[in-house]
Amino acid sequence: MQKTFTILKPDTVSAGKAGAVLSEIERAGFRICAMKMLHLTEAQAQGFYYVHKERPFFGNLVKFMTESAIVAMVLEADNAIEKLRKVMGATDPAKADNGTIRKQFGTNIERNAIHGSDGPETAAFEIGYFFNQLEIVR
Ligand code: FUP
Repeated sequence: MQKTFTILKPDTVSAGKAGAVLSEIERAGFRICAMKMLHLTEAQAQGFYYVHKERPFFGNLVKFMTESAIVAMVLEADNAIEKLRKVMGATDPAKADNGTIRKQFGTNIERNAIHGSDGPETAAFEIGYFFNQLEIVR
């Protein structure tokens, strides 16, 4: 079993689609190990996305991620990291496969409904950024 980290982004939560996206995640076979809702500050969003700090879209990404509440979760499954990336679909919803979360719920490459860790090291960093050991249910 492997753990990964996901965020239901502000576009998903504000549209009242958190439940619908969560349903897709559960239907795909993930176990929810931890979950919290929060409204990120600018500093918290910058810290989470620090790997992208030199990218031209960084400012807009931080603005979007702080505009309203998010839901952060730790998920578990066999091959969870790769599996979630498949269920999410491509970064740009227009290029995402039919049936993926980003195809169904995303608007554009920036407002793309969901975040998922892209590798074991990022998953470890991202889980630790949002949750302590006591908050992760075994
Ligand atoms: P992903 O791992 O699929 O979320 O994509 P990236 O790590 O490449 O990008 C992280 C986030 O930056 C994306 F979810 C949305 C945003 N982004 C843009 O706004 N514009 C871009 O051109 C690329 C990414």
